[in-house]
Amino acid sequence: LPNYDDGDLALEYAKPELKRPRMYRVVLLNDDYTPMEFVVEVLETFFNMDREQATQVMLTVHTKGKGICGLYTRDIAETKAEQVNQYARECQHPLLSEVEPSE
Ligand code: TYC
Repeated sequence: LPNYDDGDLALEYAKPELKRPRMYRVVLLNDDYTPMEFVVEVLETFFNMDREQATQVMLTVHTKGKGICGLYTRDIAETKAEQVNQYARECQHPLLSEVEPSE
C-alpha cells in the first residue's frame, strides 16, 4: 500500500478548547489624597478609556468607594493592577487597584 500522509490527524480530530477563561475585574479603590486628575489619567493610560469614560469611573470610585476599570483574564488583570499600583507609587500617590474574580 502506498503510504499516505495522515498529517496531523490527532490535531485535526482534537476537540478545540472552547471553554471561556475565568474573568477578573480590576477595581480601583478610593482614597482621600490622590488627585482626581491623576485618577483620570491612569484610567486613560492603562485602561484605554476616553476622558468622558475615565471621569465617570473616577467619580463612581470617589462617591462609592470602589469602581470597575475593566474585565480581563487573570494574567492581564494582575499585570494591569500591578502597573497602576507601581505608577501611583512612583508618583507618590496612595491610589490602589486590586483584582477580584468575576463570579
Ligand atoms: N477621593 C479623591 C479626591 O477627593 C479622588 C479619587 C478618586 C481618589 C478615585 C482615588 O480611585 C480614586 N481627591
